Amino acid sequence: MSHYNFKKITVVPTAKDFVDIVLSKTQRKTPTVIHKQYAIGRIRQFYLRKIKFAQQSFHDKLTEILTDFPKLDDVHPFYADLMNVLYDKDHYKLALGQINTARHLVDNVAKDYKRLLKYADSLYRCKQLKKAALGRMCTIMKRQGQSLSYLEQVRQHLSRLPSIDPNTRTLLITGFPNVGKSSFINKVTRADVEVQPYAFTTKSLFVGHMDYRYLRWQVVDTPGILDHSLEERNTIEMQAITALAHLRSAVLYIMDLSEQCGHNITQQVELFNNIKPLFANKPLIVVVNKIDVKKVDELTDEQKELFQSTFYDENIPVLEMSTLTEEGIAAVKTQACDKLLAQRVESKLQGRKVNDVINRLHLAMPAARDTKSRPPCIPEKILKKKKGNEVAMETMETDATERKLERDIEVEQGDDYFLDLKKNYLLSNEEEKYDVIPEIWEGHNIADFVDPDILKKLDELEKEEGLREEAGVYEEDESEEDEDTKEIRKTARQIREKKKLAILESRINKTKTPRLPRGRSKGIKGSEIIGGLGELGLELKESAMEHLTRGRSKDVSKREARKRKREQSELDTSSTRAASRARSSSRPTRDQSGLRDETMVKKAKKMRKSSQVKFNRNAKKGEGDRVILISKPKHLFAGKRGMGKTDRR
Ligand SMILES: Nc1nc2c(ncn2[C@@H]2O[C@H](COP(=O)(O)OP(=O)(O)OP(=O)(O)O)[C@@H](O)[C@H]2O)c(=O)[nH]1
Ligand SMILES: [Mg+2]
Repeated sequence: MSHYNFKKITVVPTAKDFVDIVLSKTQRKTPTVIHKQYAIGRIRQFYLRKIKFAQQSFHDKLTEILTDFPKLDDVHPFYADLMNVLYDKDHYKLALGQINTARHLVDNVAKDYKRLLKYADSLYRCKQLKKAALGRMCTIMKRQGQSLSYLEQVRQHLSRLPSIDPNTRTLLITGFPNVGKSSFINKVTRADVEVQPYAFTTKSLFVGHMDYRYLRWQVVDTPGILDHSLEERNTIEMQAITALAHLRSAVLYIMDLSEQCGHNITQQVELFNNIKPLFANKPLIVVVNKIDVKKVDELTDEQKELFQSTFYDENIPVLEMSTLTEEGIAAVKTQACDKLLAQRVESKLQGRKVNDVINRLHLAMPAARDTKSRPPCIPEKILKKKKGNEVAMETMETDATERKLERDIEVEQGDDYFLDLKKNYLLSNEEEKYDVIPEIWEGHNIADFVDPDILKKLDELEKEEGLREEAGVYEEDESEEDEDTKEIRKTARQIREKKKLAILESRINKTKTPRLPRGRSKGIKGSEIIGGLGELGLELKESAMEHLTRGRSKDVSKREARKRKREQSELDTSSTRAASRARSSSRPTRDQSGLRDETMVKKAKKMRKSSQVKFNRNAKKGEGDRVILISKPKHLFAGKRGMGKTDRR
């Protein structure tokens, strides 16, 4: 792919958009809440950040534009010239220069206001300074409107330029307008250039690609050129001239002998002579197109002479073709490519780099050791073997009928059949066919670890064991246990069984019965202890047990105090009792509290009711009721309404 791909340049916004983008970004990306009671340092910082952010955004965007657009000094001269022709070099440079200046100016404004902000002593002043700073930056940007819109146009045009690689193998098609240049590129590549029967159908460069000799070729179609001086050439023609001047390529000068293009042969030859300097050092082919209409042979003698003097005498090949009948197109293509390839190889051979490559290559050419000729031959042995093989191949068919298949044997023998794979083993010693194959496990022969006498030893052991059994060595002597142990064993068994049963039972009960948590055990009462001890013959007084019921002693005293109080109150008179009861009753209801008497209560009730009327009308509970039962879009129930639009509510 070409390195010159101008499609990736980012869009250049108009001045207004530019300002809008930056300001809204500043608004979005910086904090928005500030209060005047904040410390002045914080307020300054707040506005400083906004100025810095705006400046950085402007700076970044402008830098992006400056880096995205190609520098005329950096790109290939072909593109530099093409851009000069298309967009005017001075204008282009000026626009980029102005953008660069704008960037500096924005930076300076920001610097100045950052300094000023340090002396601002209130939120208001800070804000005014920020406003001024952003305003000035925006004004600077607004002044760049023209440059920006020009650069945007250039960007759009650049992105549509064909990506021509100036360094690759290229065929360049040139000639008068309407001679059939675009028809040719359409035939040899997959490009789809417009073909029309009038001049200047093609108004810019077009590129197509084709394959020849496993290489990728680039074919460039140019707009037609007229025969006049360089100064008179228009932008369209100048593109063709630029391509001719800068692309290292094979040139196909297309001619139209039928003169359908509107220019006679003499004019076409003259143009050729005029632009000849541009073909210097380039493989050149003159292609006569439209031979379906007129061929070179059909020229008049005068014209033939002209051809002779301009082309044949100069060793310039003249090929004939017709894009209509596709005659001669392939010949033109191959000859042009071959010529260019030969020239490129030649020029590379003259370069310095070639020596490095040649030094690395070595083509070995074996020298003959004597004069004896050694033609290629097949050794006799091989020939014999080949013959033998042929014979064998012939006899194979007869052998095949005699040979018995394993399946036939199986059918023959029925149940007695057993698959013997070993009988077909090809061994030098036939007897070894059925030998046991050693079993190897982790690199060891298992047989090495097997005791050959193991079976004999096992027999012996078994015999010995039999003898022991006979002798009654293993018979258990139960009589040895005495009566006691037997008894213990029995009870133990019983206990175990009972335990098991108990566990099972409790499990069943657990799942069946609802269980209440057992409270804290009350412990044993003092009286019980005394009673129990009395039975055992130890008389005790209750007072002696007080230390066992520690907490209770306090309780008793409290209870007694309470009792005393009650008794005291019972002693009071009946009137005082009534008063004390009134005091203990609940407070008056809220709607009566604070009101002097019955009439006042009534009045208050009335007032309350009348004040509620207004809310009832709006179906509200009271002034605190903000419930909106039917949700409507906000503009229908809140805020100012436009004129005459109330009927929607
Ligand atoms: N008879 C005949 N007509 C042809 C042949 N090749 C092209 N034409 C016609 O010539 C006319 C011009 O063809 P184009 O391919 O557009 O010519 P061009 O050189 O690209 O023209 P510009 O783009 O205007 O410079 C068209 O009407 C084609 O049909 C041919 O081999 N024989
Ligand atoms: Mg054309």
